[in-house]
Amino acid sequence: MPISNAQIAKVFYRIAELLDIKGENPFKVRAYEKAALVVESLSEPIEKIYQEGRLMQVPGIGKSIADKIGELIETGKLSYLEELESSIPAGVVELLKIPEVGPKTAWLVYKELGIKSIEELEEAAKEGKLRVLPGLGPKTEENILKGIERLRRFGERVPLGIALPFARQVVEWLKERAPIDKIEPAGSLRRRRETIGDIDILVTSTNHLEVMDAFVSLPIVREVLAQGETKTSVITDMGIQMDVRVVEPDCFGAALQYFTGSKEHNIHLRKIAQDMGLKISEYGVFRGDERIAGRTEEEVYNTLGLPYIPPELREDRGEIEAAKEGKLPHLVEFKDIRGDLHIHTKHSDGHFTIREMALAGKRMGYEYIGIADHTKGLGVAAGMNEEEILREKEEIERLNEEIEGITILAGVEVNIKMDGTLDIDEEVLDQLDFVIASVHSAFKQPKDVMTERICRAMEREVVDILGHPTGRLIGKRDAYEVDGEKLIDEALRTKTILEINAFPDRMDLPDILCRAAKVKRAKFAINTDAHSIDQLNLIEYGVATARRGWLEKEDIVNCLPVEELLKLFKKK
Ligand code: DGT
Ligand code: CA
Ligand code: CA
Ligand code: ZN
Repeated sequence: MPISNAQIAKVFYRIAELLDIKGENPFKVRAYEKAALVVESLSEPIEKIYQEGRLMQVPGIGKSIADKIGELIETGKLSYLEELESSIPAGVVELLKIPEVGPKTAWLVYKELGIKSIEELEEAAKEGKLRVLPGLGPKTEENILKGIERLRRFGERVPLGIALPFARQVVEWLKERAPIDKIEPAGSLRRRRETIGDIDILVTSTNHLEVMDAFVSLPIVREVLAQGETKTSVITDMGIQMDVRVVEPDCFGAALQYFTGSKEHNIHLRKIAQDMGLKISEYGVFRGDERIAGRTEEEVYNTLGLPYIPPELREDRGEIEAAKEGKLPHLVEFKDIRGDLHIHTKHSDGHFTIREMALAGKRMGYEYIGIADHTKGLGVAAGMNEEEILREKEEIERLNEEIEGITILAGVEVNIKMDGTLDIDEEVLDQLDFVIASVHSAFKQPKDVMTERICRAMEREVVDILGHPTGRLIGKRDAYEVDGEKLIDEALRTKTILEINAFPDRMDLPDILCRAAKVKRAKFAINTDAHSIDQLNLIEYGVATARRGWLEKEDIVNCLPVEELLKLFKKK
């Protein structure tokens, strides 16, 4: 049963955490944390050390830890951990899911107030019962309530749209405050999953201690879970855990590969390595004792007989097989995008004028932008009636005369009413360059009614693009009940383009449906749905979703030059 150093370290961290909850002797807790750090910082696989009987020679590993490592390697389990887990009320361990609650707080509220569930903690915080405990105050109560709310909304995960800018900020801060050579966020963040469990950052540096000191001193750190020379874990003030690992330059590629995951992708890679008589770990690819790759990710993949696989594909959903056969897709990139076709302005609920959005689009390097304001059915968004739509179109024509270097396309985002009809006269829609049709009401219709409703709208010749096709809001609202397969088939039959709405709480079509639709040769438009100039930058979330869905630029209509795009819109 192969087990990595990181996995064994994880077990020891868990033991430390549980002992900590129980209020055990701090030295004992510390001993397990130290053991975890020792195991993590080893420069060779611990399995090998174990097999050669050298465990007890490793500084920091005594008899009791060595026995536990042995048990883990032999059985993949640890009875001590299992006993420990069963000796603590599950509800108390549950409290740790709230990012604002560390082991000490969990134990304190359990011991003093008998709290052993999230619900009980919530009630106590609301009633101001926590502030009487040592070290807790009204602010803690407030933070805990916020944490509970976040937990309920997102599970334990944070949307990519929050985690990615946050991680980038931390990277910038670390670069300013410590001697850093390479720095790269890994994990699900690098794979651009739509939600992130925790943030993993990898660093190479000539001075480990300075990096870690800089990290724990950042203003965003709420609690330091463990600080070591090679790995430091903190809970940040937005509730998400962040781990920084400093690795040796020779291992950077291997570590980046390992900690980018996914776990499933890594397991598949490990099997390939084994079949070749090699071993792969976060330290490199090894033949026997000799490291034969590790400095770069390319090197790691090439050594296993594979081309480089982009992070967004690493989910073990066929990418390794495709890589072997030389059939990896050439994933779409931001530079392939020639324009953004879903932009709101002051004519509905946007914050800028058409001119301002056009000039911003030009600064993005776009050839064209498509204005798609809301229509009248959407009262809350100050939607336009027929007359206003035609006036906006005239304004766009005037601006096109005046502004050089970018073409403004006149469109709207028309509402698909409950019965599948549109809320704007088709004669007016027909005069526009393009039309996006979206569902903005009656989300709770039964699946067959909703599916029929959307299909009916796609049937209309004037409708070019189906906007945010599933209607989900990540962490806030589930997709409406809709038959995704049927939707894709009808989009194909009616030549309707599927939007990949880039807004980070939408990312809709979701990646899995992108892939399913691509297989059937559907066409896509990656759009931001921007309501402001800054939001034009959200396009990267749409590109990420498309990449996770294996899409290439040929699949995406807004990678076309403007004449071809307009021809395509006319063809339907
Ligand atoms: P997350 O944080 O839940 O959004 O997802 P990840 O993918 O970032 O997962 P995380 O933070 O638990 O671990 C980071 C990477 O480390 C993961 O993508 C792959 C690698 N890894 C973690 N645990 C294991 C493991 O048990 N086996 C293998 N092969 N790799 C692992
Ligand atoms: Ca992670
Ligand atoms: Ca992690
Ligand atoms: Zn919309």
